[in-house]
Amino acid sequence: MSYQECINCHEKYGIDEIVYFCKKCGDILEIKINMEKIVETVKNKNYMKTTLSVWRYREFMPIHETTNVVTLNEGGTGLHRSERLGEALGLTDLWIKNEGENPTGSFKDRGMTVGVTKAVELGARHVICASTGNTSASLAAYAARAGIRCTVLIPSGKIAYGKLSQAMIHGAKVLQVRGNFDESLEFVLKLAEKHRSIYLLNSINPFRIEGQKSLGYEICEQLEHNAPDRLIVPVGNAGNISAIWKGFSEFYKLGLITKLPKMTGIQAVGSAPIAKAIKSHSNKIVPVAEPETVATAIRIGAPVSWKKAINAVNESHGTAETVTDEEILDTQKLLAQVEGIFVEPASASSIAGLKKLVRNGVINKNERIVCVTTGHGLKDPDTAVKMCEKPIEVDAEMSAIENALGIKSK
Ligand code: AN7
Repeated sequence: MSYQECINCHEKYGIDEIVYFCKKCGDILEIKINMEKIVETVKNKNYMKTTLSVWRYREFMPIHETTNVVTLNEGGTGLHRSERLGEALGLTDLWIKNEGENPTGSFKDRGMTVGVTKAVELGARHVICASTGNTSASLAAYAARAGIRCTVLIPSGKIAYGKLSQAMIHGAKVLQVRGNFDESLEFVLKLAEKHRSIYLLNSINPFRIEGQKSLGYEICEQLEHNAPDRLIVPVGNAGNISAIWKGFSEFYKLGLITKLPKMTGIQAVGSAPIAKAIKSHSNKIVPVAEPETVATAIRIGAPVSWKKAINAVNESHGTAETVTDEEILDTQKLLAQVEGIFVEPASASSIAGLKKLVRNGVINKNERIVCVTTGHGLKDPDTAVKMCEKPIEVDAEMSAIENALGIKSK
């Protein structure tokens, strides 16, 4: 049987128990999956016959066999060989796993398809989260798909418009809290404890992490059952880096890959408690009271899964780095223009971090590197438009158009 376990004192909880923090020590939980069952699944390889997606790994998920899944076809995103970007950065083996290709445009869908499936399995009729944008967009969509009520708390005025529009059109109750993400998260944690009928789907919920671990599985399969040398990912609340590491670790334990990648987390300078802890070899974070960055998705000062993230980096002999807003925006544009991949600023931070680590000699030019771009560029069109040359307005005349293009009229 699979079960939930405290990451600190290892107290165990049942797979159908609604519990967000360890009742003994207050730390966060993780799912321990039933490895014996998966060994059987892997042996007969039936799962390999289905297309690449989160639910290809149904047997790897802590969901009962008879449960109907709530899905919009998540996962199966492209792993793009990035020769032109690699060349620009002096690298020979660079890949981009583009999570903007998911149904609501971010990696959050991997977690929400499993999280909302679990919510329905548990009989929940009302789900809630705090969010910097993408989590709320994703939860709103999956709650609509499941036909259940959804409430999201977002920081007032600080989330990208695309994400806000998603939460609204899917019919979530949207509360804009006059405060930041960390404050919003505290409220939903308290609400879910106080009103037990409201089910919490922030990444503190370990079922979400289970869905997101499929990102690690997929990368291995797309590289023909090899792990990359290094995995680079933006870090906010630190659920994703923890999930991807869990995915790689489980594939390793199952003998499906023979090495593990160096997990490398990137944060924005103004919101970097985890990167700072790692860089100073501390195993504790100092929360940032007023986080700031243009990458609003990762504007988080008190990341909930910080311990899991530090473990992932340390166990894998990885590292962490910080990047400035200017570096993030420059890289966003570079990626869009040399690879045709449009990502939101938070996503570009993984590549901005890569650039910096190459420059500092931390990364070897022949490493096989996978950068995860976590969200689609259309989530935040305002930031993109601000950074580019304005369209040239011309009269509706051939000569004016030729003139603007600098070509002579014949
Ligand atoms: C594009 O939506 O936290 O380290 O509330 O939207 O797992 O938190 C978003 C996070 C990276 C960081 N890239 O992932 C939210 C939220 C994008 C994101 C992250 C987020 P975690």
